[in-house]
Amino acid sequence: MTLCKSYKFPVLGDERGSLIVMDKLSGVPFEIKRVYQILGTKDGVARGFHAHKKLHQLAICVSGNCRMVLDDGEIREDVEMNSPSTGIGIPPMLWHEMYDFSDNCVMVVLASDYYDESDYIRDYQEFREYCSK
Ligand code: T46
Repeated sequence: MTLCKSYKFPVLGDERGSLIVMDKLSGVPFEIKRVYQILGTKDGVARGFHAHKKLHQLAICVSGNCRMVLDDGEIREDVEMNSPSTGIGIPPMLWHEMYDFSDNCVMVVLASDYYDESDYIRDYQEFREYCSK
């Protein structure tokens, strides 16, 4: 079993260059209510360190590269993100940490709902307790 579910989006394009669509028709497994970008992450900084209770997300590194750790409370996986046409699914109750951001890294995240701090579990011990319920 792997925790990393990746979504491959078709690269459309012509002689002018490429175009990649991310919507339900092209494979996003939820209705998108919010899109945010993570960029300009300083050298040596790691982000994330939380899980969501209900939120579904799909993260795409549209420029540069970084790594993401996925953890379901039992298995821990470390994934390289380096393709604008490949998204990594972050379903509810999956602890995630992002690190090793390249200078030019831009991560786009599609989310199934609006920002809600009460949906975050930011304490790893609390996350483990939630998992065992
Ligand atoms: C996630 C990973 C992949 C908002 O006000 N609205 C928003 O929609 C978001 C996403 C964040 N914020 C505020 C909350 C914090 O004050 O922006 C600040 C930074 O958020 P956070 O520390 O949660 O950032 P990351 O990079 O650790 O995590 C983010 C998302 O928050 C999170 O949902 O799954 O990226």
